[in-house]
Amino acid sequence: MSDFQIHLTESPRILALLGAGLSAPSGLPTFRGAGGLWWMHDAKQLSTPQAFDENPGLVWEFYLERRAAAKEARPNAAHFALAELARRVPEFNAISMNIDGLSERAGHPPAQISFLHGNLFSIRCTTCPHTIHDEAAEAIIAALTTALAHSSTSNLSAASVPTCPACHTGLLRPGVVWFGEALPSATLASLYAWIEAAPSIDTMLVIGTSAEVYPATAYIEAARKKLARVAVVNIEQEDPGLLGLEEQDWYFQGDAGDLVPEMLK
Ligand code: BV8
Repeated sequence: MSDFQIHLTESPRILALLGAGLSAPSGLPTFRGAGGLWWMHDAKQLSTPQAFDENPGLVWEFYLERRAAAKEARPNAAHFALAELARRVPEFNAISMNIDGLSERAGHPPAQISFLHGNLFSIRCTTCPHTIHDEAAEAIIAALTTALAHSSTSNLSAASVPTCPACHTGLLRPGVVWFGEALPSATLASLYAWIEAAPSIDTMLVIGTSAEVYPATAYIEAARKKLARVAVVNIEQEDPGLLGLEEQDWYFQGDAGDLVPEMLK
């Protein structure tokens, strides 16, 4: 740990890839691995446009539960440590795959974190660019929750899912990126610009991810190409095949909530 801490103090440019394991200490289930999500359906099957087309009510039920859990949850010490690192190191940039809003609530400087997969707390139209946040979104969620509570079956029918107040045609959906959907191009472009803005990256932090989802996982390789030394934090036993760790890299096995504040102090 101390050789990593010394290396970090000598790292002007740091990139981090943040996965669901970062929020596990806050009590939010991950998709896979230790404490993985279990639902009556595989989470990956519900996080697709096809699932929404087939049964928008069931998909909304899945996201309503996750919104409620995320709202209840609190950022943990790892979220706060990463926000503190961002304030301390101007050239620290984070890429989050998480949609739970905990990094934002931990005060992570918005200019130093990108959210690749959207946000549980935004709602958007399936046919026009209209997006709804905050109080307006809460009103819609309240209506959806009521409809769900009164629905005869265990989930909403499409009829109960609200349509867009702007175009009056499209169903409203969670403002997240589903499997098979493109990531936000502006976010990808700004990340590319940051990565290419200098000849090297000194440290790549890989925190709480199974490194199975692309193109997010590709940022590890991009950092390695910029000569970064990689430091992985995961509660599971090391699986070097997955991450291709090399001699100069680190693998810290344990809970992100304990390890990350120690690593970044
Ligand atoms: C796209 C939002 C193209 C929704 C999510 C190669 C290139 C490009 C695409 C692909 C490719 N190969 C495959 C694809 C397709 C696909 C993909 O990656 N599939 C995977 C399953 C193989 N990718 C896509 O579809 C992406 N889109 O490529 O578009 C395109 C281009 C143009 C036009 C059209 C299309 C979109 C992917 C985004 C999917 N949406 N989230 C939602 O959340 O409901 S991804 C979802 O998985 C979550 O965001 C989650 O964060 C994310 C990734 O998982 P992890 O964060 O890694 O979480 P996981 O549970 O897997 O692992 C947690 C880890 O933490 C475990 O290792 C565990 O051991 C550890 N852990 C647990 N507790 C702790 C801990 N560690 C430390 N401490 C703890 N306490």
